[in-house]
Amino acid sequence: MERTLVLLKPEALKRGICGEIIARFERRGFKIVGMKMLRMDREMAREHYKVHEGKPFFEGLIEHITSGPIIAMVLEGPSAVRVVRDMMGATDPLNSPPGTIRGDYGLHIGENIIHGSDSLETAEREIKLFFRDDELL
Ligand code: DAT
Ligand code: MG
Repeated sequence: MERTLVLLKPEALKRGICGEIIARFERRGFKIVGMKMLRMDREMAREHYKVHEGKPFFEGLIEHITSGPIIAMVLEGPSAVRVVRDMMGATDPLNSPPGTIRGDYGLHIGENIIHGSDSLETAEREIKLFFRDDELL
């Protein structure tokens, strides 16, 4: 069993599509072991996205992810990291086929609806940033 971190980004809350997205993960069979709504501050956002520091889109990314509340979830299941990434689609929604979350809900790379950890090591680090041990049930 693996665990992975999923974030529903501010545009998902503004557009009211969180329930539909969460339902996809439930339907697939993932267990939700942690969930919270929060607004990231800039420090937390910079830590979460630190591998992208210095890239041209970094400041815009921090601006965007801190612009409103998000939903953070820890999903558990077999090969959770890869399967969630497959369900999300490509980073650019324009390259994400219909049937994926970004392919069904997005059109802009800067508003691509969802984040999912990209490896087991990343998942471990990201989960710790969002959840205390006693918040994972
Ligand atoms: P992913 O979220 O698919 O793991 P990533 O880790 O490469 O993609 O980038 C993190 C986020 O940064 C991504 O979800 C949206 C934003 N981003 C990435 N590349 C971008 C670009 N070329 N222009 C604008 N935003 C970008
Ligand atoms: Mg990434």
